[in-house]
Amino acid sequence: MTTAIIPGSFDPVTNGHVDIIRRSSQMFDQVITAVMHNSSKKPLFSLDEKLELLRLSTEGIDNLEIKAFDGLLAEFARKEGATVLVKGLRSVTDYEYEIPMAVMNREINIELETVFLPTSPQYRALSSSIIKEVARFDAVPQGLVPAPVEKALKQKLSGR
Ligand code: COD
Repeated sequence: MTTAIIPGSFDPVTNGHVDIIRRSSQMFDQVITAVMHNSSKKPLFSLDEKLELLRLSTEGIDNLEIKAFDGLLAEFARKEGATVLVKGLRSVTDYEYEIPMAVMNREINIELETVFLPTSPQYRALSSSIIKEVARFDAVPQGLVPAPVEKALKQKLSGR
């Protein structure tokens, strides 16, 4: 049985993330979406909010668990018995950001392989950061974030 982890900040989860989670759930026996800390980012949503939005956005994926971990990803994988990390690749910039992490994660945990999935074309330019940017102007285009995320962004950023 292969367990794969899809790690991220998920601040907030977008349809690009959900697409990667859904495709991974079809490739591996068990999938864990792990909300982790990225030391270079300041989050808009609390950990509990991120977990709840992920739960609401991935309903119906039966082999998925959603967890949070504050520590090293490679150690979390060991604790969970996971041997695969799945990352989404949108661009060369993602590749250059992800390769050193993939190498370092395998240095720490030799059983851990990183698998890259190319983003679906409609989500190539999509990121949590750009969504937060346009949400400040209440201008999130249709189809880029799950409905609960759209609602949460409105409440958080424009008090509606
Ligand atoms: N389409 C496809 N994939 C996408 C899209 C999209 N539109 N948007 C994002 N993704 C992918 C990203 O490429 C990434 O693989 C994943 O989804 C998560 O994205 P984010 O932006 O939510 O999360 P990041 O990149 O901030 O996550 C970084 C981690 C939290 C994974 C990293 O900082 C980490 O591992 N932290 C734990 C501490 C640790 O172990 N550090 C050492 C690492 S060597």
